[in-house]
This record gives sequence, C-alpha cells and structure tokens, in this order.
Amino acid sequence: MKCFYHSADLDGQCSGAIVKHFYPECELIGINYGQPFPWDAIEKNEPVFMVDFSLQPFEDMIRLANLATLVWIDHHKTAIDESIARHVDKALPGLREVGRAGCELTWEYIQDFVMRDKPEKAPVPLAVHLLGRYDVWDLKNPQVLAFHYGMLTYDTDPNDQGFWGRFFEPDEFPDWEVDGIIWKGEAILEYEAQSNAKYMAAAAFPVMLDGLRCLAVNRLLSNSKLFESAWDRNKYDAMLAFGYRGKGWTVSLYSDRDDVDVGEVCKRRGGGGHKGAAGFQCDVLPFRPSPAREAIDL
Ligand SMILES: [Mn+2]
Repeated sequence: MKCFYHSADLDGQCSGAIVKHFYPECELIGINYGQPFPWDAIEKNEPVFMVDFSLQPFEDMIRLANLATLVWIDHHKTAIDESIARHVDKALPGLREVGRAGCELTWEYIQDFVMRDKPEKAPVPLAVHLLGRYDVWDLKNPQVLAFHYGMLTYDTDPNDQGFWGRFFEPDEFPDWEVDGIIWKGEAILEYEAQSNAKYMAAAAFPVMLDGLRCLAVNRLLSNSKLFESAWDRNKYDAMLAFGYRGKGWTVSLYSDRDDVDVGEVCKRRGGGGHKGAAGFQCDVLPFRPSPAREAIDL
C-alpha cells in the first residue's frame, strides 16, 4: 500500500500524515508537480492513495486507476474539472471538492469510509481544521494564519508520527497545546509584518503590465501579505512579485479588486491560477523597472 501526497505544503503533508496514522503500514511518497511518477514501483491492484495532488496530464490518473486500486482525494479545481469532462469523476473512488482543503477531505474520507464500523467518527481535529483553512486562504479566524506560521518552525515530514500523530488524537494533544503553536506563529507574524514593510519601502516600484497598474517587488516564495504596508487598491490594480529561478523568471500577481482578474492575465502569458492570485513563467521580463519612476503614468 502506498500514499502519494503533495509534498510542497502543509496541507499535502498533513493529508499524508493522516493516511499514515490510520494505515501505519502504508508507504508515504512525497510528490510535486513536474516530478516523474514511479510507475515501476506500483504493483497490479495495489491500494494507492493520492492526496491533495493529481498526476498531469490527467491521462496518467486514468492509467493509475486502471493499474492500482486508487483512492483520489483532491481539491484542485483544474484536475477535478478534467475528471468531470472525461466522465470518470463518479468512477474514481475518493473525495473531491473545491473549497475544502486536502487534509480536511482526507480526514473526512477516512472517517466515513474506513472507520465506518467504529462506533463513533472523530470530528475534524483543530490542527487539521486550521491547516485546511489556510490552504484555501480562509483567514477569517486569525488563529489560522498564526497556526500555519507556528507550524513552519518544525520539521513536518508526515512520516514522523511522533510529531503528527498527536494532532489526530485530541485526548493526547488537547486544543490548548495547539495554542502554544499559535503563540509561536503570532510572534513570527509580527516579525514578518515589520520585515515586509521594510522590504516594500526599500524595493517596491510601480510598473504597467498588460494594462494593469502594478505595485512590483523583486521577491520569490512570498505571498500577498508582503505588499500589505504599501498596497493601495485605489492607486494600483495588482501586486506583482517576481524573481529569477535558474531556468527563468517567475512572476506572481495578486489583487483584491473585484474588477481585476489576474488569473486571466497570467493565462494569456502561459500561466494560470485564481482570480485573485496567479502566476506565469517567462524568459524575459515583460516589464522594465523605469529609472524615472515618476515617469510611469499611474
Ligand atoms: Mn492543498
């Protein structure tokens, strides 16, 4: 039995850790987009979980479902849409839903389908709920962001059940212990807000991109929180973070304006994403920081 989990973020890692918790004999294999799939390692009819992830192109998901006994749990809209377009969504076991995170769906699937003979299904543990809400950017509860940042201070390898397992056993790890991680995260958030404000004051500049007035900054592996101190939705249409990754430029766009769809802009440039957050890659940057910043007509 194998479980492939999205290795790139805490939602994927938590999803893998949940599977491992209920199936200790399961072999966990982290995978990310662009990585080759180990076809030779899959035995005929072997049980295979794929959580918070899908193979691209989608033909490979069908190939895997024909080879192994696949359970597919995912919330990525493009992959779910493809399964529906190919009329295989009903035939593939698992749980897929846009709007809930991989770890929330994995918990529910295991409770509903695997623990069905148990007298009581366990409710979603607080840690799973908080990580899930972060992954779908539902930040209404301030604990969501703080818990995520607190978790980033640990090695979160989902094989480490000494670390993860306690989150899934509320009697062993009561909610007040989750609070300890939230307090850690709150301090990190305060530090990051200061550090982001300094970075923006030092490095942000306006550019035009495809008709969008953008506030740009040269920074990779960030998110829209970087822009908070300098963002003015009346002055700009979008936030633009960019950086060089060895093989080319990565450009990320964000916007909180109703009249702006950065996903469409990025799609036209070969990338994609959501209406409020999207990205694309390019060999040559499609804008140039002007030495006379004021000369850009914003
Ligand atoms: Mn996810």
